[in-house]
Amino acid sequence: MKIGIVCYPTYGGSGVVATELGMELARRGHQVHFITYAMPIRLDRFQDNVFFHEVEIPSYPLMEHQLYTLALAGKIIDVDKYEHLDVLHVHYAIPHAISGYLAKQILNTKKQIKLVTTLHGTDITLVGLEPGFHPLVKFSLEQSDAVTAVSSYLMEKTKQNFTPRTDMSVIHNFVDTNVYIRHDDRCDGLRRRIAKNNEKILMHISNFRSVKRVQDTVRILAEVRKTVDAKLVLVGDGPDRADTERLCRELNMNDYVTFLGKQSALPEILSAADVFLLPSQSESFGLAALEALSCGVPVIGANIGGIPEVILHGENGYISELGDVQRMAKYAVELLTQPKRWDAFSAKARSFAVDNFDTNKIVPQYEQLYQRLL
Ligand code: GMT
Repeated sequence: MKIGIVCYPTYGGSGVVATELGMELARRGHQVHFITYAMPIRLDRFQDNVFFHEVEIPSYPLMEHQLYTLALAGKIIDVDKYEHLDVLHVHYAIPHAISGYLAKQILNTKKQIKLVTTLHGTDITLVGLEPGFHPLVKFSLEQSDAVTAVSSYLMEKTKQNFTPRTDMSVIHNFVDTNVYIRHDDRCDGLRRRIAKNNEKILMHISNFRSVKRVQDTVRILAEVRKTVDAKLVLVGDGPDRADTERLCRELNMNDYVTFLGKQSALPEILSAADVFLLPSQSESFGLAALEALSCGVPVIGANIGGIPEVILHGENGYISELGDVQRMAKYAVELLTQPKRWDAFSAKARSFAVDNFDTNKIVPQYEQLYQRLL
């Protein structure tokens, strides 16, 4: 099949899922055309059958705001004209599903391209609820040939707030468990550097947006340190980084927190972690949590969104109420001070990821969906 993939190329879960999906589809013999305004962050290695088409967004003094939606539609039309795509798979509804719909209408060829929209999170739970966007999202979901959501929670929200369409399906996020695997030898360097005295390592990876509540991770560390000699490694960057750094100084945690910034060697970095923290206030799925589990790292998160589909309370991690830093710290101490419990959680984390969310289990679901449409 010839598949066009539209996504945000930035440091965020929807772009990561779209890119990993495209790379895997290409490995399976499909021809994949990424149509985005910059090279997606995970498109960092050569892969046969993968092509990249950059959306250039024209500017003109008359127009103060950039015309991304239209430029994207124009690029889709251009790519389809020469490549004759079978499927256009857009990730994150706003504005990608609208651009896809527009392109499809304008193309209006005999062999119509099939439009698949995958919902990722705030396109449904936050941004899509804006009164100005709501009718557009609803319309584009109803006009897509197929709609998928990355968790049952997100599907439920989509039905509640946008459309009663009954043929939408849940296709969970996935992880390459051969890549995301614990390599104790490879992480030795990081562990030695950060935890010179064999301290325990708490870790968090995100784009530091306010929904992630990154500052909670520092508060959790401060609590944990009352009992356990622990350090916190923060990976990523974004709007809340400066406030998080300030909080570290306020709580005298400076010496115990390492900001690594944006990184790509995530399996190696995750291999150094003892516990992964994801205290987000909104998370349709929590891809970072899944990547940690696959590396055998137990995860502590909040009871929100799709988190209970990823963290099994008391088995591969713990779930507590949103913002309950004390409780999260208590759970972390439990795992850090009871090696047998940690071993059992770590083993379950790994097997849960392998058994339920491995690439080979999930990607065929997308292939079957495309085939059904064609
Ligand atoms: O919805 C967003 O905030 C954007 C999106 C992203 O690009 O980071 O994140 C969502 O998609 C991820 C991949 O499917 C999920 O793992 C995240 O849980 C989800 N984020 C939220 O729901 C806040």
